[in-house]
Amino acid sequence: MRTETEHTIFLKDYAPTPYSVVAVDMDFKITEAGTRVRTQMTIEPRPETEPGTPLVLDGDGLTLQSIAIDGAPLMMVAYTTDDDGLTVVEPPFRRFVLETEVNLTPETNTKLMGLYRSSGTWCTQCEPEGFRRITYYLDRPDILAPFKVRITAPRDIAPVLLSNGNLIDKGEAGDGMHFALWEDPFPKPAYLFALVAGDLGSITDTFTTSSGRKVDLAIYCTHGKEAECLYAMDSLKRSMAWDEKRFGREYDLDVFNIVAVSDFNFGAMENKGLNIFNDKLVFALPETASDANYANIERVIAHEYFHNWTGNRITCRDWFQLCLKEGLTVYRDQEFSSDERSRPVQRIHDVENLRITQFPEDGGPLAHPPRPDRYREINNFYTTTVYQKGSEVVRMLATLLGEAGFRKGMDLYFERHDGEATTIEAFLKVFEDATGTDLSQFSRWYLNAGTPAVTASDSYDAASQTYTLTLTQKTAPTPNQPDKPPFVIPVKFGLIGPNGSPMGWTAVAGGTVKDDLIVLDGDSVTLTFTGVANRPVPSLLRGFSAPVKLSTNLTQQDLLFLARHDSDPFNRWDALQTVATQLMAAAATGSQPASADVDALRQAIMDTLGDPALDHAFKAQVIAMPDETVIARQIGRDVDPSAVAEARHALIRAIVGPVAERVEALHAELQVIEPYSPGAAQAGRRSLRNGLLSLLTAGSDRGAALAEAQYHAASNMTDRYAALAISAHNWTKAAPALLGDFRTRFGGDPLVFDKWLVASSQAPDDAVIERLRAILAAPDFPRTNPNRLRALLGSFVMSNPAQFARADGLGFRFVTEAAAEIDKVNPQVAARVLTGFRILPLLEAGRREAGRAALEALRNQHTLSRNTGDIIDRILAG
Ligand code: 0A1
Ligand code: ZN
Repeated sequence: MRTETEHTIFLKDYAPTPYSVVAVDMDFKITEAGTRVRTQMTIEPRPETEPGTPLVLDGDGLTLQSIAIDGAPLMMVAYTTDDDGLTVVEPPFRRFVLETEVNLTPETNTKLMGLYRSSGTWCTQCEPEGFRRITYYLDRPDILAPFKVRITAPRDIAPVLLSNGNLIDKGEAGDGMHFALWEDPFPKPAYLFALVAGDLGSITDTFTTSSGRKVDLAIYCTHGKEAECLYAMDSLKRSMAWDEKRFGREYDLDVFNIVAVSDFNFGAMENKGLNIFNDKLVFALPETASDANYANIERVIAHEYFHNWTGNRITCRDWFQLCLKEGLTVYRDQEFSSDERSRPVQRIHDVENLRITQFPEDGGPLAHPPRPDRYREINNFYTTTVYQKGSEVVRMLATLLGEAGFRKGMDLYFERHDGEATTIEAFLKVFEDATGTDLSQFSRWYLNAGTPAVTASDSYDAASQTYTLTLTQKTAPTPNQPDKPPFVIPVKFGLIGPNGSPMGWTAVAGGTVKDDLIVLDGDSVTLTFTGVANRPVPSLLRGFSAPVKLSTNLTQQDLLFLARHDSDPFNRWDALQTVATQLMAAAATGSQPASADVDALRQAIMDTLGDPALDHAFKAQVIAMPDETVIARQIGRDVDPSAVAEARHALIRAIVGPVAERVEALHAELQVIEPYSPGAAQAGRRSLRNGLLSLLTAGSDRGAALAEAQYHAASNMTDRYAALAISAHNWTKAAPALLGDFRTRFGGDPLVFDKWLVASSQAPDDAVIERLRAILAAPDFPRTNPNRLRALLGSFVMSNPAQFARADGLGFRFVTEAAAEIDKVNPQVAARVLTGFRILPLLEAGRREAGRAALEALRNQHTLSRNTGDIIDRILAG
């Protein structure tokens, strides 16, 4: 069976609505039996609207109780309703008030869009199209209006009543009911609407802005979890201070509230003055949260807070512009984390994530530009391309314009567009106007999909002391985009002399080089540097100055030279990773690495470990061996993921074997004895120690026992979970028992249960699917909770390629069968899990066909949501 009829929305069809919304007044009456929503919208025709133009409102799953204009009930002929909403056939040709009343049952809302209940608490999620599940409305981001919201609910089950903006009244409402009245003076699109009603605990604090205004801060949570919110509060205050300092942005309301809920489709949501969070991004205690969890909480708290300016004060004209707020806000949160922690470590972390998640998306059937020009289901466009590549595009702007130019442009953006719903074009225009730079070619980054492949080749002529460097670019076709014009690629670089120090030149010809920046904007450029005393080794794309795939003619020896001497820490890391990836990719396709090459790599790793000038967190990144998906990408086609896993394992054994004792000694030395602190210094030490444990467990016979001992001795979740995950990933003898212990120890804590699910899903043994099936089928498995489903299925699909893409198709079928069930409950979660099938084109023919067969069976045997149908169709077409 097919999904709902094909309905593609195109950017080129964008047009403003004939009516605008001047103000919104809402009245929610919440009871256990259901919720009644009365909405009064003050509406006005736009100057250019023809009299008699129908008013078309969005609505999804609503049952209309009453409708009136200026207090007079509408006759049945005056309006129509259908699956997509409500149409007032001939509204008055003047300002008028439309009042509607609908009844909702949040109790049965498992899609978690609109108003729903999570562990008894009423809460909302409206981005992108959830508001239409609450009331009939012009549910699109270019409709901005001030909101007033009255909430009435039973005091005993919902003592806390929250909405956007400031609280202006509260009191008794009779019969055990009470009310609260909230007013948000800032006109906002409906996707930023939020409401929370429930019995919640809280922690409070205050922040005084740079202009001296006091803001009341609160984080609400399940009773008993208050102490777990302290790190989130600390992160919030640091974010508020940082945005003032770095971007001159002050907070604008008297209150800022955060609510943690346990059922949530994404990470968190930036609703004006009332952020709603997935509780996994709020709660943290050393015994139950890892260092990575702490860092993530800090990042996402900052991200949502930063949206107040980049997203809320200035929002998107339409959903094609999603990257306008998301790419920019990710850039801002990455910069925040860099300033709060270590900049190079953060950069490596972000690029690794980009390569593991975004590159596969951009090189497969789901590829789309950061600003797409069409969609069938907007929920499927909250992607790593919109977020992470979107951030890389902003970062390139900052690189090309310089820090001062970039800040000038940002200041102009805030000044010019505050209060507006705007576009990527308007965003680029502020930088053009502020700096006098022509960004028309640069805009291709937003409009074109695909990761450019940049090739560098060089030569040196000793007689004339001339160094020649040629850079070329080429981007493979992506869906709907067969031809790719050249991008503007900023290539930061340096030349390194034989003794490891930077080398200069007297002149350069053939292209523009400004300080340490080459701009490649044609298909190719050849630069001739004169006055170069010796053959240099080039360090290219420093700091990963553009989201491209770089291949060079550098030998392994050159790369390991860079790993030792480059002044750019990112390239030191990248050079060593490149060597490891190349050796593993070669081994996976049948060319065993020469032992001299392995020895050289080992030596470089050991030298890095022994370098006192480098910090622990950075060393941890250098010694982490490339992810299987990165190796698979390096191979490029006809990949056998089991061969990749084996080759990876074999190289780690070859590297570690001869130095296992030293690595073990280092692991022992690095133990942290001070009381736990989530700060970067201690966390870095732990990450290095656990990185060593991972190498030892995969690469020697000594590791398994060490991991088992660390698991039992651990005094914090970081060390305990690392030991568990490493044991499971290597399927050591102790792994089943450790998993059993972990489950009994923490089974009652849902967020730690997720860790158990993730570790369980990583096991490489052939029985893993059977075990996962049993976990999922257990009657008490919380199958409506997105966190649980993602922990089990999402991480299996994304991080266990050898079992997911098994030759017999069992992994694929396990996932499609589960997705068929989940789709009925929560289409967004099902669709997201299925994106894992984007690896199909990379696989060898047998696996590829098995994957396609599983997807086709799912497509043909079930009535699917638009979310799921869209993902499957695009993968099968790709
Ligand atoms: N704007 C949020 C992301 C988000 C999107 C959709 C959601 O529900 C379906 C929830 C959150 C962010 O960037 O954090
Ligand atoms: Zn965001």
